[in-house]
Amino acid sequence: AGIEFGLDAPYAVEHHDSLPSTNDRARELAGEGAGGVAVVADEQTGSRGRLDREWVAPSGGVWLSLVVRPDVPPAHAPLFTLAAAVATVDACREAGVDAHIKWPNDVLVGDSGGRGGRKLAGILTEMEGEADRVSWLVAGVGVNANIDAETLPAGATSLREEFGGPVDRRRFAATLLERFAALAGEPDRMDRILPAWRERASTLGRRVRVETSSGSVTGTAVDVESPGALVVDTGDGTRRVHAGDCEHLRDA
Ligand code: BT5
Repeated sequence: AGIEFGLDAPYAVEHHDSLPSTNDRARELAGEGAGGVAVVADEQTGSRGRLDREWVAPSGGVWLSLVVRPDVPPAHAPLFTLAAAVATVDACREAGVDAHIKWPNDVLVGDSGGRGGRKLAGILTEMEGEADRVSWLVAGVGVNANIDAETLPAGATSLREEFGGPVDRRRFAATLLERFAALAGEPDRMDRILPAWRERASTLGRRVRVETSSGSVTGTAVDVESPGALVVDTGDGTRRVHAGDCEHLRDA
């Protein structure tokens, strides 16, 4: 598992055939002081989604976790999830699959609301912060690349399934990392993230119901505000839902 990728990626890449979780390996590297490195595995045996959900990650996917040490306040961390989603959509589109973002962290193909939409990728961002500054941040991206849909949970799809043939995973990962760097590689570029996210999102303008730990919010999703809150017009005022509070988002 050397640092080697054979492409002009803007980050060093540590490749593994199999890992429990690329996010866990990335956190370990972060704890040792690493930054600007991506961990990639062909399969994961214990990978995680949000809220301790299981993430199914057989051989053939792009399971990638990027460690960065951005000079930004901890409150800006959700912007990195949005940037990772934009980068993932752009890599999917380059691979010939017309994907879009469902707030807060899903990349889907097809109808967006969760009924007809098929989940192609998900993002799990984790970080450690000091009072005024992120000390490290791990952006974990899971993309079902060359995987049979039958081996995935119901409602999931893969690039190969959608494209009709295998995709070049190295090229996909390199594009993803390049796009991520272009948006989030420097603090002064980060004002590009939200406009790019809005252009690729299918959530805005829809009637949605968001389940949170403190109840549900129903209304029209009108915007996403920095650093990542969904603004919902309930017909009786606006409510802001933070990505971290969202358990599920469905069409209402
Ligand atoms: C996510 O969670 O969508 C974030 C997934 C992040 C996975 C990456 S892979 C690299 C890195 N290393 C890790 O250990 N994790 C990250 P969430 O929104 O909670 O969605 C999880 C739900 O998606 C599950 O409860 C299943 O219903 C569904 N699911 C599980 N595996 C899936 C897959 N491969 N494709 C599509 N849906 C899946």
